[in-house]
Amino acid sequence: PQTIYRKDYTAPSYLVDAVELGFDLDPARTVVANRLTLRRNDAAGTGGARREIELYGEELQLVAIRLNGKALGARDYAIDGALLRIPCDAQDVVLEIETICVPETNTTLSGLYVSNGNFYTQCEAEGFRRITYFPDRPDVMATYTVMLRADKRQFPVLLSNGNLIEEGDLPDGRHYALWEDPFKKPSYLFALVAASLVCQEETFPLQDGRRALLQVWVEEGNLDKTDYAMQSLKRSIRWDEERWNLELDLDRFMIVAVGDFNMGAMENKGLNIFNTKYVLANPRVATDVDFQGIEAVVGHEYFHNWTGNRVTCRDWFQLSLKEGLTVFRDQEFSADMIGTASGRAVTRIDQVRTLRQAQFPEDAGPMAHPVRPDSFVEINNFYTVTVYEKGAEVVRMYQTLLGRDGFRKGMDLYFARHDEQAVTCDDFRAAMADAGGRDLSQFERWYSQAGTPVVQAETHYDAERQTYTLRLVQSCPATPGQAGKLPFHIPVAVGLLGADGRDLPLTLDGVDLGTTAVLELVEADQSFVFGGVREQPTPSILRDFSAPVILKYGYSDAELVLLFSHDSDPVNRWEAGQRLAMGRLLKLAEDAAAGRSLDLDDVFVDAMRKMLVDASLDPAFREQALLLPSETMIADQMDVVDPMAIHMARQFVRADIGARLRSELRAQYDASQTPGEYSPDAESIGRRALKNLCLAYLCAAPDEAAIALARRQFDEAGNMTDRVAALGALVHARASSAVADAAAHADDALRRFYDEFQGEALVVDKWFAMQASAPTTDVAAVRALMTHPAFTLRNPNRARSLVSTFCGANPVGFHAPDGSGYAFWAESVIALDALNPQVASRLARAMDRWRRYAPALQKHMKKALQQVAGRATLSNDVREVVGKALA
Ligand code: HT7
Ligand code: ZN
Repeated sequence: PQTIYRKDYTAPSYLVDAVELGFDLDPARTVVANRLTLRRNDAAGTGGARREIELYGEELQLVAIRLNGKALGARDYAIDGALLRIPCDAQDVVLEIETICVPETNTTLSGLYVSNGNFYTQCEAEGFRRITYFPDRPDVMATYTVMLRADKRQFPVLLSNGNLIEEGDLPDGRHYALWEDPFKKPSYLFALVAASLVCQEETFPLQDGRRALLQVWVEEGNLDKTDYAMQSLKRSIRWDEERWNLELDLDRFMIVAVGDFNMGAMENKGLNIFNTKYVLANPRVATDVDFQGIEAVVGHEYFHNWTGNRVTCRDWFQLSLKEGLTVFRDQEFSADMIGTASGRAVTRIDQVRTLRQAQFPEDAGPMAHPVRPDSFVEINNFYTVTVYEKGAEVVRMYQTLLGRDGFRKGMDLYFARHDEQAVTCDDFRAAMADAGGRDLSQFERWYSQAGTPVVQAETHYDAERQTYTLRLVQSCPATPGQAGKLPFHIPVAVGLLGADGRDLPLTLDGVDLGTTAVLELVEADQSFVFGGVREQPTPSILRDFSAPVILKYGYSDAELVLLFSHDSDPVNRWEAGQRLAMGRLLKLAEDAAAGRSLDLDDVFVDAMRKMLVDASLDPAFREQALLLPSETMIADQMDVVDPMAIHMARQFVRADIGARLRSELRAQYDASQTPGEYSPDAESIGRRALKNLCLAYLCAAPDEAAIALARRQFDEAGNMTDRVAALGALVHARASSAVADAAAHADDALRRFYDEFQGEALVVDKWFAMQASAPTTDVAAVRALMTHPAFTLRNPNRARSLVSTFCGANPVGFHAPDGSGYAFWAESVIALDALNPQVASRLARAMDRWRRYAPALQKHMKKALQQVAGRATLSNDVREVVGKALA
């Protein structure tokens, strides 16, 4: 496969001003008539070669091409793979192209496809070329007029981007709808839906006095699950107006939910298409996490209307320009919706957890790439946690460096300069630098250098001079293709705690800095000397996780306990608990691997007890503080990963806490009930989270009482959050020898759960995922589940719920010493790749870090990777991932 390099970017030879599309929709044979008004782009050189119009097309049957009214013959153009080239030097061109595609056999879910009998499109990143020949690249922006024609009975609803201009009946039971999008957009934002759907709708007043029609479209039978998406959309519109002065620019905004979808959702202009998972919710079927996900994703897609759609990317290497910025915006939205400082902190802790769980490992593996990659084989492989979540951290650092007002000025300048343009990450950085009057040239390295920087801190207190020196030394490990790294521009937010746990006032170079100072680390080795420090302090470094780095500092247990009990920065307070836990988990994993007996000290258990019973703290924060680092995070700290030892260590700590804090956990469980009607507000979500964590701990060391408690909660739950938590507790306790019939209780609950919810696809996904992630589930059990009538590899949500969950979230089952998990992975990647390369290549990444495992496991893993890589017919998507893993 061909590698594409950022340095090779050239401007398009022709620009498109207007696109007129006509669709005769038929699942077996859809005819697309495409009329393009093109203009020669004199700014683009041809390097001495003849000028050509370059169009991309895949899986299309070409029927006819006309250039300025003249039919072209096969000798008038050349087709080379996906590229169609037409020699042409005219200033203005009208190009008409007719093609045929077959939506019903399109299992890739890219381009035009059929899901449950309805038509949907997905064009990002390069799906538009599966619909018609087009200069399918984001820097070609045009206005679109779209005529849809289809059978009226089968497809009563015909939607596309922008405004509905006209609709009516046609002969033979067909009908039509004409849509016009007044804004210039790249082809990846095109969408159509032709379907039998129903909608919840309302008009919503905008800041400028207009009213917009808002619609949420779903399949019949799901209208009782659209309220939360609609509320989230209205909150998103209002928030964008209030926080950024950004208005909805259309009179109509539609969300459509579809059950077969590769990712979470898609921000097509005015016609967002969503995975049902991020639309459908009511208390019976959706958990608190589902509700939060819906709010975040509805917000995310809506916010793209400005960050991505009005201002888009010049090329796909700039993907983080829209994705990092829009994730940052949706994170801020979610935090603002909670409103309280403590609620904000909990959302921030969640973000840090995601980074550590997924982005840091990516940065340390074979697919490591900069936030703005230099090359790719398949762009779909670069919709990554690095581009999204690390990209959002990079945006957050601008705000930390410039302050909230300075950052807002930078955003205003960015829109003022680049509205309706396709631009680069450098353009965004320039807007920030110019608005803030700052030199941000070194900051560029956050875009160009891969890998997670390590900041090593050392401190020295001089009691006589009352100075406290903080020395910060930064480094960054080598990543594929990048051996040496230059220093980053890192904002490091710091506070100092006195012995009583209170913040000490900070003075640096005679300047009073309050109680949290944002230090700017720009050198490889830099020291900061605080003056007027009257006692030996405990440092709280990297407050609010001010940069996506690994902080190393030799904290003592006593210092960590002080921070865990008192740090005024809730993120670092949580962090202290994670450090306390991680130290123990690593030691216990070593003990488990060596067959030594396991033991947990009182210091740690007491710290956990104090946190659990501290009623002055929000339940949501306590839940986060009591949650142990995940097995993946523990693995990330080990030179040679031993999944079984990690699991034993973590299970031991959970069980020991469960046993030693039994009465406190039970009391807190009772105190955290949320009587009355279910509500997904932050306070109630926090209470349920803490209650269900207590239940999980109690069932980690199960006695009859704990299992009875879980059974009762399962039976009486008034919402899916409590029901699924109880089910999880029972399923994870199934192997317990301390309780008679533990397995029978789990099986009974699983059976009843399926019986009750078998008609709800998203709940059935939970049912599969729950079993796939249980440590007692081995490959044989997964294979048995694959024969269940409800299982199919063709639906991405279902495939992920069982196969990807087993390979990515069940380390014990997946890393079975006989290599059976890896063999299953290889089989599944190959089977999925034939259907849907995007889903297959995400699954392929489960093997990314294979070189970190013990040699015996590595041997099996390598064999499985080679088995996949050796296939003659493999998508570019999967080939790139396994190729990089083996390189
Ligand atoms: N911009 C979208 C990314 C995307 C996508 C969505 C659905 C299916 C395939 C896709 N490829 C890329 C989603 C987002 O970030 O908002
Ligand atoms: Zn996005």
